[in-house]
Amino acid sequence: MNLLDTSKEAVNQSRQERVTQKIQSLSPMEQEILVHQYHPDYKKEAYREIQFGPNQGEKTVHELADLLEADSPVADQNLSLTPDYSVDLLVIGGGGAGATAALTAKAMGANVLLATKLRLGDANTVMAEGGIQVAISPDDTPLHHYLDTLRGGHMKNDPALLKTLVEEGPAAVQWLIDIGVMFDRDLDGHLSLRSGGGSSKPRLLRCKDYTGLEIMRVLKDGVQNAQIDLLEFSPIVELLTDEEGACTGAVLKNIDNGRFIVVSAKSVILATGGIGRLHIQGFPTSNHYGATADGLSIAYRAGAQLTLQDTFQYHPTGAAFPEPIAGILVTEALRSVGAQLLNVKGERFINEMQTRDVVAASVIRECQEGRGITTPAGRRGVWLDLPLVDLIQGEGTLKNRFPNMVRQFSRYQIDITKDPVLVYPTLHYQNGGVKVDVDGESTVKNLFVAGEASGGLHGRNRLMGNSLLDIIVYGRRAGKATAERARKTDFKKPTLKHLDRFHQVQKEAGIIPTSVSPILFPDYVNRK
Ligand code: MEZ
Repeated sequence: MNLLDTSKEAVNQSRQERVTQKIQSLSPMEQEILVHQYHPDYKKEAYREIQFGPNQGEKTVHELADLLEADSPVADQNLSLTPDYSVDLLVIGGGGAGATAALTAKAMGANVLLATKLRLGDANTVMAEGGIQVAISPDDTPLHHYLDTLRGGHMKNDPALLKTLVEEGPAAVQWLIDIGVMFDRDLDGHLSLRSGGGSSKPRLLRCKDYTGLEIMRVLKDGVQNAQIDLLEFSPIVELLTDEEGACTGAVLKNIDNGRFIVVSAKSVILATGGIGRLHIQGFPTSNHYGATADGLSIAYRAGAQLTLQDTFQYHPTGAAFPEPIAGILVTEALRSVGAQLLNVKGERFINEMQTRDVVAASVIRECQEGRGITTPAGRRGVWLDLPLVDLIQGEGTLKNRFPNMVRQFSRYQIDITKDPVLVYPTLHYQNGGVKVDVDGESTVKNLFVAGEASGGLHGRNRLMGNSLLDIIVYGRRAGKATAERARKTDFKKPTLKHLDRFHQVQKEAGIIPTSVSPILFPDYVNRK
């Protein structure tokens, strides 16, 4: 037997004796030390200062800084700005935040156009597995939810954004139920809740391990039934602004024929999602193919301030093996029902239900200090003991409650009811983003941002299930605010004046741009 098989066998052999094993949580001080030593957010050489613009002098990772300072794809196009469309609201992004905002604004009578890079529903929302976090059980309160999230975010969360999230969470989830989302229920018909890392109460509603997919199924039906105008395969490449710098629309690009599309709008909502496909610091990602930080660079060029742009979430359990699914999510919900993490010697090394940054840092530590397992392709990982779930919760739990996980591995002849799987942190979420107020408006007037592209709510580390709640609460708020604004606002002339300002500060910083952003798709051809 090779080392990998020997190590796996040791995990299989010790399973029974670990059923009742408890492992102490680290103290807050121990957590801070671990995170500072091993979490990728603290790797100095991965960061540099942003050289100009609203966040000049602040740090972010090289991959994002390069995009923020890159030129616009329309800078030298001599583009006619005669609008192809004029609408009250242009929503950019076909994931959960965009669909929710479009549905809300349309229901309030706004004339809405929804544009998306790929197809409606192609987004990180459908990749969310374990649940949506909301304080609805009788012994829970929005205050508990607030405090857990604040602790998880290292007290860096925007208090107003967080207060709104937890207070409006129950109504947002009721709206999802009303429009048709089928959350799992107990045998007596009550909504069933489970726990997430860093939460003091069971607070996660779920649809087996397909929660985001189920939510998106219903939102997508809603957009189609409401007959919201839809432009698919038409990503945003630039914003439009007026003389005062307020947003007046956007330039899209038709992917099929390469033509630009000019949209005049009273407001724009950017719901462009995350950043995973930049593969920051070489990490694999759990993210959707289109997650290339488009909204951040576009908003930044228009003068919008970013916040917490230096912090990212590396989900502790991305698949490390087999190679074709490296980086794909192995849901945290498995740990909440008993799955344990073990190193090459078959030893546990962390309480698996601590916050994600702490657990991810502990996995990296094990691998860096030679206690990881190397896969045939040379990746490193630790074991996630999944058969333990059936042993603790009863046979059939994995098959009945985690069908997605069972299928994901069975495609590669791995039976998770019998064997542990190898996992390693995967780039999962951008904790920060474009700074917004409680209606989702950025520091650029009439430019709203909803969902993962916005920043502040989650502090320096997001808790499980808070992103699904975020997209619904803030999708609804942005949809409502923009529909109301449309009633009081006239169309303003679309210009590219902000690019003149951008080029001016770029020049003053001594930068000659050699690339353009957004990149729209990951560059797998040239990537090392
Ligand atoms: O919120 C998330 O990121 C989530 C639900 C992930 C998971 O592990 O399932």
